[in-house]
Amino acid sequence: MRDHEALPYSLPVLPDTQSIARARSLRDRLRQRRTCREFSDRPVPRAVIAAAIEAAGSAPNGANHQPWHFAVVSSPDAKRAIREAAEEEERKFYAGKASEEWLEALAPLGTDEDKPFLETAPWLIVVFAQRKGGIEEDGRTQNYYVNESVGMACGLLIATLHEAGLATLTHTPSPMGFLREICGRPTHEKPLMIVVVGHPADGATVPAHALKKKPLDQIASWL
Ligand code: IYR
Repeated sequence: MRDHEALPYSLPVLPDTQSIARARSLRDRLRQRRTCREFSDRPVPRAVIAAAIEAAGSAPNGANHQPWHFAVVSSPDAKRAIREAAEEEERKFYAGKASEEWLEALAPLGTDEDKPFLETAPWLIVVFAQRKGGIEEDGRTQNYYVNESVGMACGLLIATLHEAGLATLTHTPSPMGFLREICGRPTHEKPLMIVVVGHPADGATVPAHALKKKPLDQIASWL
């Protein structure tokens, strides 16, 4: 490696049996996560959201520029504005913008243009990808692997919220430029998704369809 400032790094070596057991245990907990579309208005402490965002901020990313911003929305007015704008886009989507094939693919999920969870859930985390900015967030420095970086951050965010016992929904209205205006973010930031966070509503259900996960031998090849 080229000369650079470096710090020592090591990990405690686990016995293989413990390593396997820990991987399986986290796998089993993560498998219990389901995308929830019916939320209760029961409050969730801000400290949980803060810790989950800090976990997200530890994700691997391009050149350590950390090209993400999380706009955390809890005010009823902002949530209503987001719901209204999202539903306007979704009405167009379900009324003809989406192809027949796409709508057929969505049918087992039961989704439609009504997005009440955007107002009911206590927290909306609006995730922005910073196309430019660097570590200093100067709005000019080039960022790298932005979608990959922010995608990994969202994975850690969702996993941490699940570990905290919360339900999540990744919502991606399209187009979602309106989120930039509502959240007051600059034009070099691209809204990527809304992570809806809260407790499931009493009697909430999830689509049976999504339980069917591809088995290991289908999703992995060993060379
Ligand atoms: N954004 C729309 C449609 C939608 C698209 C996909 I791909 C999904 O996995 C789920 C929904 C909506 O939120 O209804």
